Amino acid sequence: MNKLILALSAALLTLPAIATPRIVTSSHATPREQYAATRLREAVANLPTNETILLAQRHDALIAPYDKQIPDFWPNAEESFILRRLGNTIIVTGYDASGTLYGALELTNRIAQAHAIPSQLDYEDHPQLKLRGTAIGMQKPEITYEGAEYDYPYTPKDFPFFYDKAWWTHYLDYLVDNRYNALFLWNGHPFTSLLKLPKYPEAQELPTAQLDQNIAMFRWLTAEADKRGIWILQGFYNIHLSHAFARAHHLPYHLSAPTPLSSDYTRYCIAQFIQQYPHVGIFMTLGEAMGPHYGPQWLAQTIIPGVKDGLAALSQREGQAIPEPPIIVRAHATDIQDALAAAHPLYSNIDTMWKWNGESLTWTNIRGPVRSRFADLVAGSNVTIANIHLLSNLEPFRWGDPDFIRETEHNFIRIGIGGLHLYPLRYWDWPYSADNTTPLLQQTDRDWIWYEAWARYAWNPERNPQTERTYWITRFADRFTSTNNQQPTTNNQQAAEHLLNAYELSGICAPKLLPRIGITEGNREVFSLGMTMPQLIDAARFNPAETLWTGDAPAGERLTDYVANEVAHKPHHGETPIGVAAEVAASSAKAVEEAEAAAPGITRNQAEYNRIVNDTKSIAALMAFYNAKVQAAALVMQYSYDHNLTDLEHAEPLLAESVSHFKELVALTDTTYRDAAAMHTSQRQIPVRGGPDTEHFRDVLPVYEKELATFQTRLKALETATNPGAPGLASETREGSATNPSAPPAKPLPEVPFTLAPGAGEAFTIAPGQPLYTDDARATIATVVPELNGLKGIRVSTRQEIPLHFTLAAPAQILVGFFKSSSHKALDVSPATEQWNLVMPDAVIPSGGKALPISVWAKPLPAGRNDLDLGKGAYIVLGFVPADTHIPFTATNSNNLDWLFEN
Ligand code: ADA
Repeated sequence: MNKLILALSAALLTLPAIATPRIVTSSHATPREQYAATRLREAVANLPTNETILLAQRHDALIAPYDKQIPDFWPNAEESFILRRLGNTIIVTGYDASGTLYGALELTNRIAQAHAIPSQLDYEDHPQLKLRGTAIGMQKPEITYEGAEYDYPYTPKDFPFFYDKAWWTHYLDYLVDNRYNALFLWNGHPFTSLLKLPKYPEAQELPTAQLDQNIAMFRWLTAEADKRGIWILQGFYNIHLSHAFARAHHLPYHLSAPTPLSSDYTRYCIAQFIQQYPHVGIFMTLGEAMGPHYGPQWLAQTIIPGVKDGLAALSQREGQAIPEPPIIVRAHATDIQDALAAAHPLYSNIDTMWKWNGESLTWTNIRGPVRSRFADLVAGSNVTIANIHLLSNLEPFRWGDPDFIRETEHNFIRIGIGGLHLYPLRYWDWPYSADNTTPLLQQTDRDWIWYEAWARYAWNPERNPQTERTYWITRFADRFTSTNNQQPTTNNQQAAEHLLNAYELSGICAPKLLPRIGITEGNREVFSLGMTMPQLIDAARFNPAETLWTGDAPAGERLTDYVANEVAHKPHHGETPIGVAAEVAASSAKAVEEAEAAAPGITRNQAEYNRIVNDTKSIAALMAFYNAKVQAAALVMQYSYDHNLTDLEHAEPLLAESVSHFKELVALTDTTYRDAAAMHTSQRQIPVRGGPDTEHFRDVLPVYEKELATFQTRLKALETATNPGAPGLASETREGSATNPSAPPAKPLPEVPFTLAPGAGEAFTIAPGQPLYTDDARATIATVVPELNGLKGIRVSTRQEIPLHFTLAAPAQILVGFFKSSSHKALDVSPATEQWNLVMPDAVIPSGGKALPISVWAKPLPAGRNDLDLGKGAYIVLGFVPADTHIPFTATNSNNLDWLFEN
């Protein structure tokens, strides 16, 4: 036996070694090139050939002997690469380390497809978008940290994936394979999770051991990302403070106006961050907590000085001047043009970022004010990044229409946008999808087409649509039909085509329909959960003024325009809500047929295939719901013009039909989905307020059933009233008015006690006759809705400048009345940031007959110290109600149709 082994070993030793291609890197290869070489080595490990692959940047000595045969790159050809075969030598060279890496990965892919090194290689490629990044929320579905929005310390309990090196390795490989070169991490105040802040020891929020672990993880993560050409960027909101720091200094966690201390603290945090993590980028939201008008001051006097302090310390440490790294400033909720103007003399390397379609996906192009805003940003920044922000109209279903994405990114290039920032389809619950599976599905896997398509067209959107179709069919085939290298059958091929068709046909539905009937592109609305009749009928009433759809919508009508044109017998123009609803109902029904037709050819991933079919069915049920309900809404709206009861009678079966489609949707999602949208906070308002009992389709069904039952009762009452002698609503006639005959009297809302710090504002009891301002006794409240009458509010001056400071006994919603522009001498402010929700339109009528009604907006505030700084101008605080109070939409002007649907 031993002899045999010895003999075999001797034989093996004398055998010639099996040739595999040799990979040679530069003598001073960067970690990125070493990573590229590792990937290439894996790819050639089993190839029985003996080429030499030279892998280096273009001007490395390794490539020098081939200088004459290899073209040079043009200036600033970042990330470009060349692949060339010269006899038995393969050259993989990039303009820089990233280009070299991308060249290596391109070759790796080609080897994987051909199972050999291609015999011909003469290829160059380069990206179209400079920055191509994905986003991860270091944020959670609920507000869990002391009532403060967006603030979540980094801990293993909240973010297990952050501590999982194997998970990161897989994710980073996935990103680089798709040639993403940036990863944005979102958080309110990340500094105390990633830094020791010796100057402010009172700011430390995490136990030291936890902080040490975070710092080690972040260093490892950023180095691993860097190897793959991925730039990590850490985001923060302003002005958010360490909670421990805020408590120590008796400050709120979030400030709406700068103070010397908060400025010094933030400047210090940023300087420390730049010093500790010189290769990590920063991006920031100037506004939301801080008033938009403070953006310029805060950027110029706090953020940029912080960056410069950090760079100065770094330069000293390194013994050479460190160039200014790009900093990315979001255009969200701040006076961005003024901020850029203030920043430019101080700092040259500023990129900007803005939401492409708000917080939904609707258009492949942008128009109107959104377009001009982008044009301004492009003119005023190095790189302008389009933020594909929350996908509030697509959640929770699969979505991937490659053609839509290709066109979108093609438009980025035309507009001069240089970067893509891509949210996941389900942001707040990363890394999982909403599917109710064990184990939960990873979004990168479930939503592969989302990530692949955005990356593919960020690299190059100028591709032929026909060839692209073939490409995506192949990708579907890879995932659902490959059979161990056997030739695909016709069934396989057709299955892949059917699946692509299904994705495309269902993909256009929500993007097309939301703009015609939805309330906002923001995450206040979960479009997949449907809409109530009052919301469809009077969307503008529920629509925060700043996010009206009309800004960038292509020509077309909303329901109000549609009905107005119908009753006036005027022609319709552009898309109509009725037309689009019918179109998407048909398209989504066709998507189901396509998905089902794929069945015979599916040979892999059967469970995922079943889930795709279920998604197409769910989207079809949802679109059928909308199709019926939009028609019902149009008829009810018509009734408000002609008071013809037959309109309501025709609406009734349509409303009933919509409920039955919603029941189908519930049946399809009941066991298959965990919820509809990942954000569970009360920021969600449409169709119902967010909270633990309103997350799932099944939770909302009773709302629609009740709405139908109420409508049927009201209709019956109206019909009875038209029959002389029958009991019912005697005051109503067939041509009767649409006012509510039987609404129960409203009561004042519950209150949260507060104490107002002296210095600004004056507490008062809200009632008719009370002055609206501290400095103008003539302007008073004429009428106020009963819900507010008797509450304790705060009035300010007609030209208020300084913030209010107050302490709340419990978490609350602050109610603020914003004046609409009128001839009054007051200077008015408006609810400019998206944290405000419109809760009571026209709730207070000012005296004098000339002034316009005042609408009430709410926003959540934590218990304890708070401030309110809305900038220069007047407003009125109309009370503080407990955080979980349901505030009914009410208006002194009750000429609406809600009573037909609400008890
Ligand atoms: C809105 C949205 C938030 C967040 C924010 C932002 O306020 O509701 O969820 O996305 O915008 O930072 O853009």
